[in-house]
Amino acid sequence: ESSSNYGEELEHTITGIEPGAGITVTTEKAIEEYDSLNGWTLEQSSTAAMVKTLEEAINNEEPIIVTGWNPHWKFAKFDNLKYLDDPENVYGAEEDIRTLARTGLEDDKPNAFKLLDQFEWSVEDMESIMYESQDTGEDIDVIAKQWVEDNEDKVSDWTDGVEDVDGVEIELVSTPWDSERASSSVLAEVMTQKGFNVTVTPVDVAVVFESVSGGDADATAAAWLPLTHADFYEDVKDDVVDLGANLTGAKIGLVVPEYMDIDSIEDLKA
Ligand code: PBE
Repeated sequence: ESSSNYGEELEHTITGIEPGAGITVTTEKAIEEYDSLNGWTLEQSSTAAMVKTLEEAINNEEPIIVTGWNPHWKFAKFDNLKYLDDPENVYGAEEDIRTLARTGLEDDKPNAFKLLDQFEWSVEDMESIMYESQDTGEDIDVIAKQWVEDNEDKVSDWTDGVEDVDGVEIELVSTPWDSERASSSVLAEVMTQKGFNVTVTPVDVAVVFESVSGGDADATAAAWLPLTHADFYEDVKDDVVDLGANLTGAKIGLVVPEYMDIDSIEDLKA
């Protein structure tokens, strides 16, 4: 007896996040792809609302299905979450968070380009900032600055061969999620220490890709590829410079509490 009637109990609703997120687009694809999700809808709201709904369900041991991803602190805060298997591979396997630069940045601002190209860290690094912010209530920006101070070894690899500059302007675009607030804050701090005048603007995913490809922004460290942001990337890929992964091992999917007796998206019933 796997599939119970979670469909009825949940009124065939998946608890989602912001309409502009890559995971929202991907989940609409999953709903089309899986017979077991026939008739389900994705309720879009915000990450904060999703986490609140998840917390309430867990407190009451009620079923819930959310759109979830790593790195994120929800897996640490609620230690009983699992990804549903995705046999159709709609959400893909692990993916990268990549850095993209505008065409021409290498010629215009070679030291910025070099630093951005050398920026890379791990899931654990990023999570340490997110968890600490979550635990202490301190802003991610503040924790990120401290992280830079405490991790000279890593930072010195990123700045290897990068010359100090005198107020060169750098415009980074990013997304509003904690993961990208962490990476952008760390990058901004390191670049500021090298003498750059850094602006970070959080925008919708679509605007991240439009502004880097259009040259309005210099770069982003917020591209989840090859999958989560595939549609956005596909449109602009010939007009951006891909600097490769700044983090490997990111993941997205449908997430449920472990007490639900299903393991796969296919275990749901229409
Ligand atoms: N996320 C977190 C974003 C990117 C970072 C997975 C919610 C998304 O576009 O879906």
